[in-house]
Amino acid sequence: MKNNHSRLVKATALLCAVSLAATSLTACGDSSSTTENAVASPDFVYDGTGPITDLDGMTLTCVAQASNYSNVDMTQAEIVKKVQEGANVTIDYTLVNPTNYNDTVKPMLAAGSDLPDFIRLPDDMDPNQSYINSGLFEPLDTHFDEMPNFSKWLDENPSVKASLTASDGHIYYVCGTNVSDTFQPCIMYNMKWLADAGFSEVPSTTDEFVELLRYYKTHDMNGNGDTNDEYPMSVTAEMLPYMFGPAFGLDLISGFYVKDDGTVAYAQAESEDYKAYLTFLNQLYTEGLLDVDYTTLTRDQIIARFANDQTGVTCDWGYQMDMTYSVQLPYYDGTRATGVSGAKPLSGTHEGFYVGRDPIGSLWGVTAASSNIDLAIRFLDYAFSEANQDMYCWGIEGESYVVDENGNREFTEQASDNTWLQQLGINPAGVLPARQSTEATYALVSDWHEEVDQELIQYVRSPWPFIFAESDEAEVVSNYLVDLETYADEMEVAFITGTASLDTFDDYLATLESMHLSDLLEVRTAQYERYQAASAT
Ligand SMILES: [Ca+2]
Repeated sequence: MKNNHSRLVKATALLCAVSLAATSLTACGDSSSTTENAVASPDFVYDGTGPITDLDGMTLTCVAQASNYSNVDMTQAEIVKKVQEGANVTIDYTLVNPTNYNDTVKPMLAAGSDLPDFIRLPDDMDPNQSYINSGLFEPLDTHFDEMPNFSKWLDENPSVKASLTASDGHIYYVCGTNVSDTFQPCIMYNMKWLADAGFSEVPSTTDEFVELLRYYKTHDMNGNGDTNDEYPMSVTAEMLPYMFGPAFGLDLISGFYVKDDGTVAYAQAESEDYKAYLTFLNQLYTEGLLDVDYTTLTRDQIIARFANDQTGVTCDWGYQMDMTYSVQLPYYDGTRATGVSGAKPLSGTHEGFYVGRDPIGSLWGVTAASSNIDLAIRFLDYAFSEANQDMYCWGIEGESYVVDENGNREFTEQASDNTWLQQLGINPAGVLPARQSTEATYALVSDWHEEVDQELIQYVRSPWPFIFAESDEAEVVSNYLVDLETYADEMEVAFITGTASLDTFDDYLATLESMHLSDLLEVRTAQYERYQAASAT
């Protein structure tokens, strides 16, 4: 109770600070009226490039997220300033630290008064349309003639457009995005061990994979004379479902997922496929091929094992293969053959795949009570433009990157100073609707890493999409989902480690049913049908 109280006081104090700032910024306007200020001269046309207005001295207020780096002030970052110069508008930012963001912004939106002209939503992104239903945000699609960049991009990305479509058919938010098919989680092999074990290629099937692990377990792979200090496989509990779920046809990451036959299912309730998955992992556990304490194994421990040349396989986000793991190996010489390389997924009872990430990373809304709706809409659109996205990824020519005679770009020596690069405002996803770029990230990793990453794209499947919930759907989810998932996760560990026998699997399925699995499936199915209908328009 004491903790809850002090957290509440802290959040309230922050909220007051933010509200005061927002109030003082709008004090020159009449806060009780929603009269729209002139956005530009009558004959001025915004065409998607800057400026967005020919009137000088225009200002917008915005609540957004501060940098994760405490020594970076995004309001002073050159990239962020350049967007405002290009737009001919000044943004008065009120920035909130990432760790406090939800606790500060949610009460502000719940109060619904003294809001800025535009705002970065809390990280859970209005899943139940509460803010939309409260009328807090302007429907942007009614202004798409003023949003040439964003509306064109949505047309080119129909799945994101379907996700952003509210159940009333309107689109209320601009999004920032994450990469969704590159640098995704994949199986990674110690390539020297693989060759030393006599494998000319990576395993294709779960059977070949187990054969490899058994070899590692019984051989002195690191040549120190001890055949017992090798960990055949080192993988965190979080990554296990990425690694083995698809071999059994399961997307355990999404939980609720779309099966090959087009029906919506809950992966941990699949009577045959999930039982086969558990049986497989129980076998690995029993043979000592999966860590006894796999539920608590950390990435740092896995890094240490590679540094000591003690492990042969892991699974992690794709960008870790080169920078995090390969450089640990004592014999890594910059080549794939001596590194820790990602590889194709394993097939088992089903053909393998990898589960990608949903592209939507952040949402931005224009408040309906703003007296600068049109200007805020244009600014978000301009901030979303390709030219600005390019600057978010690469920074500024001659400072953070150079272009060679063939037109290829590379980061400068100075850009390798991460503090400097962050202070320049690279990837300003907290303060602007930025889209992550694969191209700029490839400039940071080795050539073999880029080649492997490109090769893996073909295996990546989209996860369960972001879909807004209607209020009755939200109620069912809020009543039952957490308990169901908690029980399923507890039982998963019990089945894998053998504390629960797989002979009781049918009892487990019956318990899930008693915990309202059918009601949840009904909600998820309705949501998916809505998403598909929005995709088709
Ligand atoms: Ca050894």
